[in-house]
Amino acid sequence: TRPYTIALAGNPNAGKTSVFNALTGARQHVGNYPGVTVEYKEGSALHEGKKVAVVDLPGTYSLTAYSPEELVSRNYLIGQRPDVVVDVVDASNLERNLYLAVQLMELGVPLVICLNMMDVAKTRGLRIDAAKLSQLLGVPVVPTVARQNQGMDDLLAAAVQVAQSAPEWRPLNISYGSDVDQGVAELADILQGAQERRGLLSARWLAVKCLEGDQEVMDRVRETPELADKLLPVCRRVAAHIKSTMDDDPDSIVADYRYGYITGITRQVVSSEREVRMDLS
Ligand code: BGO
Repeated sequence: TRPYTIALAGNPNAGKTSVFNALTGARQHVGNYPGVTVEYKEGSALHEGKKVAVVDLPGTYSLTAYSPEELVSRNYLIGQRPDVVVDVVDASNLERNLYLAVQLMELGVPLVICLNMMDVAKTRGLRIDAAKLSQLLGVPVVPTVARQNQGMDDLLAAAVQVAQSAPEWRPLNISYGSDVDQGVAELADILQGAQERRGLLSARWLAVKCLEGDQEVMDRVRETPELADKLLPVCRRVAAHIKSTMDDDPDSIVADYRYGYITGITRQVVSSEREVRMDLS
């Protein structure tokens, strides 16, 4: 049987390289994604005597089609379907780092969150309830200090456990407000009809990407003229409607709602010891 594959994702400087090195040690080499100049590292970890492949994706803040790194990460996930994605998150900067996590969840990949830099968070007086975060996101969360090799066994075990359960991709659906939601539903209906063309991606995910004006997804749509003829006029009408009623572009509204969703979670998960002390003095 082929080994499980773990893909490592994360914002730049969250500690992805440190996690990769801690998991794979000397068992690593550098490769290139087909057709692009973005490099990636691949290695193997050992879990209970069995090899597990680990792929280090480029560091990204987002999964849009705006930069080669983001596109490479996204296409790797969609095309290669790793068994599990480990998102390395900087715990001392949780809100910002969860933006990528939410996008991974919206894509639907089987996910484990590596809550790294727990030492830094602690030094800054931040207390993070990892169990609560896990419960609210519905995703395993493993606290780590990658530079000191702390939590790496737990992280690998959590990732292998998810991989073993061979989960289906289950996209997270969050609301972007009634105007956008309605437009997304209308576009998703059209895309639903073109099921065989979209492979395993959800119609809703593609609909959101169309509204966001995602170049790569739009190019794919144009490859099927019958679909493009139906979809693009609706997409333009919906985008124009949103812009006129909300005075903002669909992609920034979507981003705002993602942050709203994240803030709702971090508020319940992060507390500052400093603030508490100040209250008492
Ligand atoms: C330098 N805790 C702490 N405190 N630091 C960590 C942790 C952790 O859990 N994990 C990683 N780091 P990368 P990306 C550095 O390189 O893995 C540190 O971009 C330095 N370098 O050691 O590279 C890690 O791959 C000089 O720090 O992240 C690295 O995701 C002085 O966070 C940095 C101090 O980790 C980024 C640190 C010359």
